[in-house]
Amino acid sequence: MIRRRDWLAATTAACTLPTASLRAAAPRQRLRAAPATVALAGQTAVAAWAYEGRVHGPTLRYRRGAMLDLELDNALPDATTIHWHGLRVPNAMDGVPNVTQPPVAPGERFRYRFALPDSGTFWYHPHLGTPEQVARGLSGALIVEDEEAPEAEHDWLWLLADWRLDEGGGFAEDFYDYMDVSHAGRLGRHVTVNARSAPHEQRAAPGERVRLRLVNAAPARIFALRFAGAVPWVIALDGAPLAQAQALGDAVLPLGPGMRSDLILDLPREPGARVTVHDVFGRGQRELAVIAADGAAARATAPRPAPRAPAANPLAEPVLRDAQAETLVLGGGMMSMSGWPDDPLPARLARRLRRMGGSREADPVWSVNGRAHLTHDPAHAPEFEVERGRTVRLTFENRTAWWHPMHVHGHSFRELARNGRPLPGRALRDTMLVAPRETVEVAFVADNPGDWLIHCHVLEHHAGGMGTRFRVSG
Ligand SMILES: [Cu+2]
Repeated sequence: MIRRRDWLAATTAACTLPTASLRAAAPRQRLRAAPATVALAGQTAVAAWAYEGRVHGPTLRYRRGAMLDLELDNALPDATTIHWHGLRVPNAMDGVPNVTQPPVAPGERFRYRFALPDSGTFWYHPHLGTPEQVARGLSGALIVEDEEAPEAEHDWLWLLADWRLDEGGGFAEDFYDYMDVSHAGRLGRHVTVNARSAPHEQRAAPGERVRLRLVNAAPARIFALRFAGAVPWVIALDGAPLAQAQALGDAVLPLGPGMRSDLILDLPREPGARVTVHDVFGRGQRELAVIAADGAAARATAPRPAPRAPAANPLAEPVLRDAQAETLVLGGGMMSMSGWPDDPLPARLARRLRRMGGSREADPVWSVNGRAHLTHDPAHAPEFEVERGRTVRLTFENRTAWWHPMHVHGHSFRELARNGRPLPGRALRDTMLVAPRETVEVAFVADNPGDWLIHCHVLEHHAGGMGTRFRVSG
């Protein structure tokens, strides 16, 4: 077991040690993935898979520029890997089995070691057997602190997730269920904030300013958040600071699987007032959280000035003239006649029979440019190749009846346009929520060499084929 102070010592030492002395030394952190009995979603004893015995796993905190040096110790009954979602890591550290590293077999270890160039709110999770491993509890947040944090009295982290528990309080074992794979993914009735049943309750003093880091760690659930009773500002999306804080007002904040948002909330100045956070995605109306403003009335009577967004990260800006244009057509799924992968019926039947025998595989029902990407198949040829340093102008054309949070590995991109209409904020993101029948354009500088994935972060959609690869040469 790793004690809390070991973690703290490890993370604060990270930026003072010279790199050369690290080579021979043992990894500074261990992260053990193992079965564990945990309290989750109102149940006291759920047989989960957990990092360091906890769901969610420990929050890893670093300073910008520090080295992450961590050994994954696999005590699970299955092979696994870790993907560092949103971090611009060297290709060999990206955690994609058979593409960037071999799977880490039960009883084996793998050392992840890389520098952290960007500050922001990130997260980590397995990239092997992902629909099952994440749904059993394997995920955690990773925070790289800002050099100059925006002024706030509190820094809170909320990991949003949902779980499919059966009558006995264990996980329903229907991972890769055909209905889930071909529709909206695996949705669970038990919605949690930091692994506890919603609505989550937290308190602070009247008039205080809270920095709120939101991570959607759910396998498939899309949240659309509405804040009432506070003045909310968005300061970062997917870990990347906005050019300036943006007042959210009554607008809804979308948060698809894998996506993050950092907000500043100014709490009401009257004691006893409450701030509510609702999820209003689709026809839903679920209370996710309540923040109570408790204590003496705030001394200040005027609203606080707009917060500052954190300083920008050192990313290359896309150069749009002379960009390499690529289009990814998303196809397949239920209620769509086009884009089903070209998969002969006997193969499909054989796969379904294997699945009934307990195989952990999904049916190929989704495609990118007509091809299904299954189990990270190393033989899957890259969809496109780009010379290192060149800008890629990437269009996602969603011809399906479903939402897809499309995630690009190893790079962050700028949002350009939605259905042909320019997006003025040009936010930086690593995951883009694409609505049914929508077309979205983004651009990024392909400056990280290697083979990288682009895939839907509805985990069952990716398992069912919605993904592809691209290659940055040089
Ligand atoms: Cu999808």
